Formats: sequence, structure tokens, C-alpha cells
Amino acid sequence: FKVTRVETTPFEGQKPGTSGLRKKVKVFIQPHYLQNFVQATFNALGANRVKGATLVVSGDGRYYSKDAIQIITKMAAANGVRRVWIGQNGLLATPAVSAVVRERVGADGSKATGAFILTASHNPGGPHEDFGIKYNMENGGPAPEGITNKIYENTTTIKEYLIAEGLPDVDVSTTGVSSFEGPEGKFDVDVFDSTSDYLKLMKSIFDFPSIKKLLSSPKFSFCYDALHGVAGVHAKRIFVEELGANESSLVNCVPKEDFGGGHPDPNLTYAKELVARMGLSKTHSEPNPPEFGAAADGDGDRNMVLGKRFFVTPSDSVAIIAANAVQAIPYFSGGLKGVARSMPTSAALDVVAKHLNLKFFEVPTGWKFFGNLMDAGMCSICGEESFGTGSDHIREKDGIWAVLAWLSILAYKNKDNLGGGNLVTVEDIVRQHWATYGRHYYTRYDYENVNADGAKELMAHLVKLQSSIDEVNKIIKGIVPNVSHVVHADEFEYKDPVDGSVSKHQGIRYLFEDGSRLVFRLSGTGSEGATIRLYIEQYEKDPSKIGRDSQEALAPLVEVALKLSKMQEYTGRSAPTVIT
Ligand code: VG1
Ligand code: CO
Repeated sequence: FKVTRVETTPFEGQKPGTSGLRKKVKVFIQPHYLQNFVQATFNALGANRVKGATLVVSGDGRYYSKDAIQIITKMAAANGVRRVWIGQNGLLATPAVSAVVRERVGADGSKATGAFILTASHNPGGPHEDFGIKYNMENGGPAPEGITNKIYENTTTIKEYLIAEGLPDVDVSTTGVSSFEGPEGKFDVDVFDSTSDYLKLMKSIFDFPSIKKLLSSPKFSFCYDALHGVAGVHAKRIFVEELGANESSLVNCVPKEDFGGGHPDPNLTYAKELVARMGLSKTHSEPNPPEFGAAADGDGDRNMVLGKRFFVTPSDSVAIIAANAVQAIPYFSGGLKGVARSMPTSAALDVVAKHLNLKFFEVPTGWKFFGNLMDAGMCSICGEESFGTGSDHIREKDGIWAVLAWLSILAYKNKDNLGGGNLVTVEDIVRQHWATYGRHYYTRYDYENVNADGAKELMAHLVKLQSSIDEVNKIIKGIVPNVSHVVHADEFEYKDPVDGSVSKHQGIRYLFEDGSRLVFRLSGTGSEGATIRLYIEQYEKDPSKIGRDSQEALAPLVEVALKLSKMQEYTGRSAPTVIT
């Protein structure tokens, strides 16, 4: 092949958000749009990270992925990349990409130096929905802000991009290496099995035989819903072929370009089928739900964990995994280096960290901030309230890992029970955890696709209010007299303890004397309008009060949050789009 230079002009708005660039497909398919972003990325990385590089290119299989893979491959070749690695059919879950970057060794002994992940994660897919792309570094984690800012800068001044001419389209459906000759020498395209490397890593972390024993016990039953995302590919291999789960326990595990028309976000609103199967639907009664259920998002980095008729909040999930990891998961048997959560995530993990005397970190929303801590050996387990849980085995959150972690805890707690005795259930484990550590009632209200100006005004209003805590408390007393009072209010700011970088404006916080919190953020992953997220949390230590319905327990604080922020006034919405 030869290298062609194509003239181009900048597109507005190619700024990577919380997790890469996400836009409507109709935006992405404009001539040069994807190309500009990819070239801007190569330019931001610089020649020493591009020439001779080995790049993974794959994603969640959503609409436009197949075309994007061909375009990126040709641009990589033209920019002097040495090898492109592609998961079979272009499918790799985000955590699997991270694992491949860190673990896979090519037939010629090569190791990956970075990755383009093609996903818009939990956003819907299809010709009228979303596409996305992000770059991950040689540690397998998302590019830091230093790089993403540079990419954005480059997109505003770009004049040309490089693409290989005469390089045929790659057949991504069959595994194997194809070699080509370009002006700078050899260029290889390696299509490989999507699950092998990830599976190998999972086997080195968890005790597969003990999980297999649990799954085969007649007392236990299991269900996994991939919402037609890429996790289905890995789930079939791992849960069915390796761990012996019944094929019928997999729901929506065949990836589809449009996720079957659904919203591939594993929560109680969008994972409808799983929610019904688990006996949690308000309209459908399920006579005998499975003991354990889980769902993933489009790119397989998120997880929702459910017990029989029981929802585990993601904030509790990470705390429970951290509390049990050393006993239940071989990878952690030497102890935890530390734990971390994102700022809006509940403080359930903080309490565990304190009890177990672990290093603890609170970082801004988005996985990239955990990576530095992990690279520095300061953090083993981390999580976000947005159904993201993971560990330092990779540098992304990991939906299947979280399920294996829960299965490990269940296997451990039931190791003497599977023959005789009652099963220790998901609900038992959570209630026991609350009894030991107290309970963090938690809910999140999302106002999706609201008017962007209104959202900005609401945030500005909340920041302005923070200048007088007395005034805030007066307003709150006028709304609900018997809630605790605000002792501190600010915009969250994070100084990375490893590289010293500072991230400002990471969410507006109102902190109450009794440990309750209200947090307001604007989403950085949406593709249209603005999305306001409101996070509400209340800590309850009294064992006689930990069994309440969470929406009921939080009702007074919710009222305070909505009125204090003038939510309806600024957004015109009387109710959120999604409550989790
Ligand atoms: C959301 C979540 C955040 C998560 C991010 C990426 O971001 O709140 O916790 O890390 O999505 O997840 P935002 O800015 O919209 O609140 V994923 O599965 O979309 O890569
Ligand atoms: Co995701």
C-alpha cells in the first residue's frame, strides 16, 4: 500500500468526555469526521508512540463499528503503526481490551502499546443512535486528561490525515495474521479470539472450580443478561463453557448492532427482562426467580447484581466485594493495597476501609482517575455508583469480573452449605454487611437530555447558594424541618496524589452533619442536550433502622434536593428520566 494525505477541516465539538468521544452515528458518518479524530489522536500521542506501535482496535459491535475498524486500520498503517490487533468480528468488551493490552503476546512476541475502543457504552446503538471512540494507553487504561486535551486541541486545527491506499479491507470474521508491505516496511493485521486472553486472566484471579461447584449445586440458580452487548460473547465462554452454567441462564447474549432496540444500561429501568426474571418487576410476578442475576452494559464494563427479589446498589456492591475479597478471591489473598471510589459513590466503601485499616481514595467520576493509583500500587479494588466495579487486574471497570467476584463470595460463604443446610443468599450477605457496617441509603436521579442552558443555570444557582451555608440551612428548614443540617458545601476538586494534576469542578456537594450528602453533576457521556445527575445518600448506623425501603427512607432528602436546586423550574421536568 501507499500513503495518501487527505486534506480536511476541523469539526466542532470533538472533545472527549468522561469516557471518549460519543456522538450520534449521523455525526460520526460525516466524511472525515472519524478520520479527523483518529489523526488528532495519533498526533497527540506523537511519533514515538505511533511509529512501530501495536494497536488493539475493537469494541462493543454497535452500528458503524465495522466501517470504523477498516478506517482506523488503514489510518494506522499510513501513520507507521506496525501491527493492528482485532478481536474476532471486531468484538472485545472494554475490560477485555484492557486485558489484551496488558496480557496478550503476539505470535512474534509483540505486546500492545495502546488501543482504540469503539463504543458508546450504555448509550443506545443503531443508525439513529450513538457511536463512540476512545483511546487507551499502554497500561490498558483510558488516556489521561493531558492526552485527551491535546487530542481535542488537535481536532480544532487539523488540516490533513494519512490513510493507506491499496490496503484491502480486513476480514475480521476469521482469526489469523495478514501481512502487508507499506512504504515504512511491514504492517500486520492480527485477528484473534476475543475471549482467550481475558479468560486466562480471570482464571488466574478466581477459583474457578469452587465457582463451578456453586453453579452446579441444585440449591443455586443463575441468570446473566448482556442486553445484546458484547459481554454476551465472553459470558457464553466463561459462564457456560468454563463454569458449567446452563445455556438457558443467558439472556440477550447475542451481540446486536442496535442492542435489539434497547438501552444497554444495566439498571432497574433498562434491564427489564432480567428484572422480571429476578422477581423485581412491579407488573409481572415471577414464581421462582433465580438466586443470582446480573446484567452488563453495551461494552461490558458495567454490572448490575441482583439476588432473588433483591437489588444490590453498586455502592454497596464494591464495599461488600472489598470486605470479602481477601477470604473469597485468591488474587487478593495477600491483602488489599487500598480501595477507592468516585466522589458521588456512597461512603459504604469508606466504612469498610476504616474497619479494615485500608488506604482509601475519593476520585472524580470516570475510571481514568483510578488507573494512576493502581499503577502506583496504592489501590486494589474500586468502584462507582454507576454500576462500575473493578480491580487492579486491568485499568477499566469490569462487569464480568464483578459477577465472578460475587459468585466467589457466594461460593465462599456456602462452602460448607452446598451439601446440607440453607444457602447463604445475596440478600443475606448484603443484610449481614449492613448489620456490621451500617447502611448507606442511596439513590440517583437522572434528568436526561434536558436543555443545556437550563442545566448550566441550575448548576450556577447551586454554586452561588454555597457562598452562605446559613442561607442554605434556612431554605432547607423551610422545605423539611427535620433533616440534618448542611455543614459544608463545595465543588469537588481532586489533586492526583501520584502525578499532582488537579481536576476542578467535579460536582457540587452539600454535606450534612449526619453524613448525608447531596451531589449534583452534569454528565460527560451524553450525546445530546445535557444530563443532570442528582445523587442522594443517607447513612444509618442504627440496626433497627437499616431495613427500610430506600426511596421511602430518602424521601425527605429528595424533596430538599429538588427544591433547593429548583429542579423543575430550571429543567421543566417534574420527574427524572431514570431513578437508580
Ligand atoms: C457516566 C458515569 C460514570 C462512568 C462513565 C463511563 O459518566 O456516571 O461513573 O465512569 O459514565 O461509563 P457521566 O459523566 O455521564 O456521569 V461507561 O460504562 O459509559 O464507559
Ligand atoms: Co460501559
